[in-house]
Amino acid sequence: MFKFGYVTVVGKPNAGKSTLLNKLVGFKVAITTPKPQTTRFNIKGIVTKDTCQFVIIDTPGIHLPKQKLGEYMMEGVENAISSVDVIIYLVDATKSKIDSVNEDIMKKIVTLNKKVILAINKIDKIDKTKIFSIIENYNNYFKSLGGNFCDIIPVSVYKNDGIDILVNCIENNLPEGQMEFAEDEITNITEREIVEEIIREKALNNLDKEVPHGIKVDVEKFKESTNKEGLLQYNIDVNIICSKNSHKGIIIGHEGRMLKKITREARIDIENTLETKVNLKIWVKVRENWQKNELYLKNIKFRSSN
Ligand SMILES: Nc1nc2c(ncn2[C@@H]2O[C@H](COP(=O)(O)OP(=O)(O)OP(=O)(O)O)[C@@H](O)[C@H]2O)c(=O)[nH]1
Ligand SMILES: [Mg+2]
Repeated sequence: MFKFGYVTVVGKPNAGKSTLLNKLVGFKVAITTPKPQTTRFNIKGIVTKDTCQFVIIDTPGIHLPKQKLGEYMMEGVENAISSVDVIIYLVDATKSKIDSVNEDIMKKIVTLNKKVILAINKIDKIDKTKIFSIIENYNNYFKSLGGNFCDIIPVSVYKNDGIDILVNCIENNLPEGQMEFAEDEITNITEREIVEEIIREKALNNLDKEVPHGIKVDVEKFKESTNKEGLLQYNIDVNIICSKNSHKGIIIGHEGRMLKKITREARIDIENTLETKVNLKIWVKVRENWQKNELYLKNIKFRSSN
């Protein structure tokens, strides 16, 4: 009996949701950084095994939104959890106490009557004897709300620890169904979006929090050509849009060093991910109110509801 279904990963920012998606898909479809609120819209990955296929949806980390962008991100999470077969609720083992955001997440998912797998991530970073009490805390709280986790699995996405068990649990909880996607299909994110997201990842990694959280990245030109060695090359022109002049200076850096570093790191990663030579040029532009730009926000909303 073949199984097919939809699975969503939810949790607080920085729990490791995108890292898990990439691990399950076996390809970098989502960017990951040590900074919370890295993911901005839902990203789908497709996992195909001999006996099942599932679409796994990575969502922005659940937080209290302060502006429209955040509100749309949270609407996307609502969409992603309301229409799936299985929810993976991912928590960070290094934060052993249940805080109010995690309480709110559990209050929300208990009302949905879905199958919920609790996955406790980053166990490589804690003393193994602590795992039992974390399980007990979450289990007791969810039970007090009238919920029941169908499985509880400690994992380390980094160390590939517990991932096989997690995949088996997902499969067990999927409904019977036919394969809906070709075996080589792995994501709904386009090459352009992968480029934009990888540049945002390098900006998040190299700059202090406030600056990269206030940027968006737009690919202006994406053209194929053949280079001197006769190999395929992508020529990509990109704008980093920020909201303040002072931020522009920080992104470019002294003698252009920061922008050069971001460009170099992004180019290497894009070349590895898309398996093509890349000629990457990045410009930095100031557009004061871009975060209120309806078109951009609509795009985030659109991306998150599809
Ligand atoms: N030690 C350890 N770190 C991990 C593990 N999995 C993920 N991380 C790290 O945790 C950080 C956050 O990972 P992400 O995958 O970006 O987290 P996220 O939940 O997608 O975060 P948002 O997109 O902000 O909601 C990154 O620095 C990861 O490298 C793990 O198993 N062990
Ligand atoms: Mg993420």
